Amino acid sequence: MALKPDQRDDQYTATDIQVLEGMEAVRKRPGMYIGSTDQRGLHHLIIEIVDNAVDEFMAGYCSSVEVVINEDGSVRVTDDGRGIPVDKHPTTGVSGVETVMTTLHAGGKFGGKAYTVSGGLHGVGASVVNALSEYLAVEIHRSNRVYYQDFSRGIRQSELKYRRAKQGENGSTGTVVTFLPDKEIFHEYEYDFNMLSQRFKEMAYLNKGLQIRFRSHYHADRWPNNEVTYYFDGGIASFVTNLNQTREVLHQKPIYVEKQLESGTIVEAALQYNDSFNEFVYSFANCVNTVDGGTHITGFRSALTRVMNDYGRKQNIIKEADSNLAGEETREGLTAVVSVKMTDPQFEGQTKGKLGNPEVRTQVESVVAEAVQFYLEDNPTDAKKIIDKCLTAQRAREAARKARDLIIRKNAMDGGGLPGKLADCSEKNPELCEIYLVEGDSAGGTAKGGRDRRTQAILPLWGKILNVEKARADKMLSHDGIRSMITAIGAGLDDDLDISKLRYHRIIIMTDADVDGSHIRTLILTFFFRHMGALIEHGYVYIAQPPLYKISAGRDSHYAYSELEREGVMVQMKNRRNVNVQRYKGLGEMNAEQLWETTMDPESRTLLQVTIEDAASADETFSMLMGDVVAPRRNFIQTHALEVKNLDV
Ligand code: TTJ
Repeated sequence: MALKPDQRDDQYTATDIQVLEGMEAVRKRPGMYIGSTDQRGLHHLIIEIVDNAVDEFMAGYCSSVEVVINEDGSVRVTDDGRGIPVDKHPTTGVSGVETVMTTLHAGGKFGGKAYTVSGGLHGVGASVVNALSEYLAVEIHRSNRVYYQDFSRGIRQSELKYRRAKQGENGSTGTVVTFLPDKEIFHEYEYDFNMLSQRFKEMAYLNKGLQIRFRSHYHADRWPNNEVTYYFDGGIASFVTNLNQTREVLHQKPIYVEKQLESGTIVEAALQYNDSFNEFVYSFANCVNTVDGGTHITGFRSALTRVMNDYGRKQNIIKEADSNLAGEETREGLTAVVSVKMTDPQFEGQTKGKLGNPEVRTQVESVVAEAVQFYLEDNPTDAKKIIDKCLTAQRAREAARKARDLIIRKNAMDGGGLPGKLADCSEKNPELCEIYLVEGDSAGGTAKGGRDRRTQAILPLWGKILNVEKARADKMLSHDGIRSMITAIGAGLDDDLDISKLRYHRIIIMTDADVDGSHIRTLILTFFFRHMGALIEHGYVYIAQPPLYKISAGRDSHYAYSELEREGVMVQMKNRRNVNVQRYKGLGEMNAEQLWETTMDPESRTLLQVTIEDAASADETFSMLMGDVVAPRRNFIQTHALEVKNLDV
């Protein structure tokens, strides 16, 4: 809709016209400013406003932020900072508040002078939130006054006015922004409490000492636990402790350092080793998760490699005959968070997930190297454990290299020999080929009988796949099931993964619809996630969807793939006599023909394509289920007992 000019009787100025144009531009192409107009975009508005309050915290003037989602979907964000300036802005001729709320990219930064560090990647500013809100009301508490102003779809509805602070408001300062996202803009109007909580939790970790309270009254029936408060004295050290919660740690407290450099840049790092073999290093620049790393991560890694080798040599833990530890050998079982805060972060790459500032590399390297070195020197017992773990990683890597060479050499000698259990397809063009990884020999037999042998290959995976989490790379490669999977797929693994050698463009995991089946699926997904990640990224991995029920009455029969579908079919058959419901527990309960028509026939089947998020969450579940720490596992099994039981009916 077109914007209505506001109702004031004073004259239009050049600024008014600029504001109108700016707000109109945002409303015409909201995606350009907030990415999308679905739930993500809706969340983005909240984050954008909260980022402004967090900036005030980072400047040192605010200690808590409160976020409330009201019953009608409006959002109120309150901080106890200095309050947005209310005096006239020199270039626009209107107040600081109005400038922030109506000028694109002004974003409370005031030309970069008010804040040395400011959060948010997008930094589109409050004005964008204003433009996309049915209404926005701002209230500033300062100088014993309460200033207030209202906007609608980005256009001011009044001048900035003020009243005297009431009893109790006296002396307090802060900013309150309340806005109602515009239903004309957002086609999805649902907040995800957990997702938002997660982000606020992360913000609280990254800003130690900041308290963030969050509650929601929106659809309170659907989100019964709708109130959280986050505050972490330990900052990212608490973050690391939390990430390692389900693991057995090598040393009690994370190694932690925080340092402000002369340039104003703050370097913060926390790291802790656990007894697993996995590396989890998260990095942030100005509270933005840099998923593709960048110069801060490079600096962090070189610090670790250098210090571990130096210390290990000095203490003769690494012997003269040993070769130096390679970088990745110092990161097995490492959980770490690296966070830098700086004036002018350069985000690079297609998704802006990589920090580019070159000076940051050496800055992070020297801060981290010093801190880790001191820690090792002060804690020789922990130091010994850590370096020994690195040395074990070194030996395992060597053994894995030999095992891998063996597989590859053996394949070459057998003329690319395929695993004995594989029933291959006749088609040779990988684009047309698919492989079913089937749990158990008996289901494998059924699948062989039911398949289209031209395009569908079957590989039965006998027994339980070993615990990838606890098995080193070398052991993993000596497991028959995994070896035959690698060989059949044909594309190698880890660093040697070569998609162009892939023998099937659809890799389909087909397991029973019971607890064991779901375990095996989790195991296989974890293996793919860790060692053949690119297959998932390219969308080559799928999960077959066998039916859960067969409902028959007389000669009529229907398959149902979910509870809901079963109920639907039952309703349809309400008036029939002798309705029989068969629950399929295993693939083996179907004959070859049934398996084909319900699960394998490309004309009628449903396949779930596995996303990297699915695989990552399988990996998480897996670590928890298989890890050594008992408490969270028991917890998981207890809270999921109901679902598990339902599956087993
Ligand atoms: C700017 O420099 C002078 C003192 O005040 C600084 C400022 O802008 N502080 C400030 C802004 N505190 N809080 C905000 C803010 C809070 C919310 C919830 C939303 C917005 C847009 C700004």
